Amino acid sequence: MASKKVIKLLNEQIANEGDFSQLYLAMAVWAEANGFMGTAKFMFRQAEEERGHMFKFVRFLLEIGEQAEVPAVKEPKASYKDIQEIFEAALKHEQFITASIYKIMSEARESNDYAVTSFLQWFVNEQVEEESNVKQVLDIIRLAGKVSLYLADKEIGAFGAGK
Ligand code: OFO
Repeated sequence: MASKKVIKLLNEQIANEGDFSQLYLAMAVWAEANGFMGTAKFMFRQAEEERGHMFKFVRFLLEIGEQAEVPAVKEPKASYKDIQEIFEAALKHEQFITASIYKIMSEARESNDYAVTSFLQWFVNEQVEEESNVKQVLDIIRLAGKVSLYLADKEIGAFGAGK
């Protein structure tokens, strides 16, 4: 039987995953409205994934015979400067989720709760993948920024050539 503290943390995680799904959804909406269709596609997919994670926590709590609390929907940040800001915010949130999963994991380990630690292991692996995906996108954005400087520099060279 899971401890009260672990049950509380698992329920908080339902809210964390739900909030994150909403945040990704708002990012998707901003991206599509501003013509960044690739980012919108990425974020719509992530919004669904995080909703799936929230459901996993709900299902798990029910399976172990505990109460799953369905949280209120928080309004997410809806406007961004550019896609770099979006992915930087996404990385921060993924890191927050990783930390919250680790917190539940250590609580569960302390109470020798093998059912919860086994359930959470999937999320530990998933977070490694998700943080890495967002970091890779940030690398793409940074490199793209350099490409436009390179193209601008070429233009500047061509501009001076005819004079
Ligand atoms: Fe990537 O956040 Fe869910 O677990």
